[in-house]
Amino acid sequence: MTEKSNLDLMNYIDGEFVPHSTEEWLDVIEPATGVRYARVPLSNPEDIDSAVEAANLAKQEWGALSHKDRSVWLDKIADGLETRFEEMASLESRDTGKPISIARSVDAKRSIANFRFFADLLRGHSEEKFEMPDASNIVVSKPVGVGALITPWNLPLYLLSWKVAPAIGMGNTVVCKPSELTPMTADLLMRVIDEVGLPRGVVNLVHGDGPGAGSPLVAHQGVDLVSFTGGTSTGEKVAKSASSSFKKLSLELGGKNSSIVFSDCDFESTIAGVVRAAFLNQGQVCLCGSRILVEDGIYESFKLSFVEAVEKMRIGDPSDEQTELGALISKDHIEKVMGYVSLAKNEGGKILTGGKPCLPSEFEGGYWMAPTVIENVDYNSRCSTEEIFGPVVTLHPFEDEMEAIEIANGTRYGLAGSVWTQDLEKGQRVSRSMETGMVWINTWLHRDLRVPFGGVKDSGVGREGGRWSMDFFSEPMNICLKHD
Ligand code: TXE
Repeated sequence: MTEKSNLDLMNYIDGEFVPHSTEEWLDVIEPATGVRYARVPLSNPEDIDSAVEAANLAKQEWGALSHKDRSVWLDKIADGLETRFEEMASLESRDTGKPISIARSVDAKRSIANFRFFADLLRGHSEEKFEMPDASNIVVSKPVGVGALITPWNLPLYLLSWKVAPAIGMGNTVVCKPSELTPMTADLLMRVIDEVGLPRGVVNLVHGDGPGAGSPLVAHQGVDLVSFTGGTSTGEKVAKSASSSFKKLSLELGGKNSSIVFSDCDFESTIAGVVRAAFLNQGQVCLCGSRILVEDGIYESFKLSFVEAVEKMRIGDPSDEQTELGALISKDHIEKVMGYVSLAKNEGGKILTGGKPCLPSEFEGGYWMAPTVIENVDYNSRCSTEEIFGPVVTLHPFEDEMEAIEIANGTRYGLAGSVWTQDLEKGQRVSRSMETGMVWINTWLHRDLRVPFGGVKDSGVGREGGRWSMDFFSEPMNICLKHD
């Protein structure tokens, strides 16, 4: 039992911040130092019941509003987040260990954009019509009901806002369950929602871990829809639990993505692009390019330049504007990631760079790992086919296009990838042969919010983004009107 900390979060249910029903808490640890700086409720099924009940009570009135009326609320939330931009970024940086520059340019910016984007999409929404000679068909988008939104620790508010905005925009009410490792910006979102006066019960939030809160939420009879982002193994549990009552389900899971580098690439920009794809957010993004496939002809020169660029990356204090690499999320996670580096050695791998960075003493308790590059492991080895989700990449030479595609498709995942070549015909041809949901050519993580996001195989089920989110968070109803 830890003593009361100066920052004890609360659940947000039915328009109020309320204590959870147990005396149990989880420590919130600052990854850069390993020091506890807050506490988060370890909620239980009773808290989930209250939140689902509040969402159910609110869904009738909220669902009856027009898309346009609801878009006004999304803009109000975006305005509220905008006024708290710096607080949002510094909280996210402290909570996740990521550099403040990334917390601003990726997490905070995109969290606001998510609400703005869906507000616009809602305003542009019109009912589809299909005319027959003697009848008119009108397709009405109706809310699904109560949604469970479960999110991970790598991009906490970026991913939570990406679910909340379309979910409530399409008329649903929601219960959010953020990761217990990174609850701070979810709490900030509730403070903004409270301040703008969103009708009570539309958005609820219950803090806690999987067994105590996530699992009861997915299984709850009062929940009609589940949108989950997280690990593949947890996604499997969620799918099993949600299937018993035919809940609508979206799963955005793990990835093991290839960056395919051809000899005819623009060498300098490819080095920079593949380094960013490999190590953004310390490699803790499901889209990261952790398998780097390089055409034989430039393998050696690419390897040297790549390692040189990696070793120049600035790792250290997340609050320093110049920092490019921060800490990993937790002790457990860094041990898992370091375990893969040991495994790589056992699989014949050669560590070209990486290991324990030397940092100022105030960070000695943190979860720090230098970006690590490994070669000489087979492209079928465990460390080059399993999701490591840290600053660890493997290099693999390939002979030709066919072999590159075979290697890239040789994992249980199918989320994303990138292709680097100045022959754009070849770039498209290779992309179309990849078993993923997304491919970037000569870039990475270049995002248009209108496009579909998601993967195949063990990377998940369904798509998020743009109209794919609008469709997921609604039930189409067709009304056929016979005219005389
Ligand atoms: O995800 P989890 P974590 C991968 C990455 C990482 C692994 C685990 O490999 O190492 O997933 O990360 C809640 N029913 N990705 O621990 O465990 C949990 O409380 C319902 C890829 O973050 O999947 C948290 O809120 N909910 C991923 C959320 O699920 C449950 C990003 C995610 O937790 C639950 C992050 C249960 N039984 C990790 N158990 C991506 N695709 O971006 C846990 N939760």
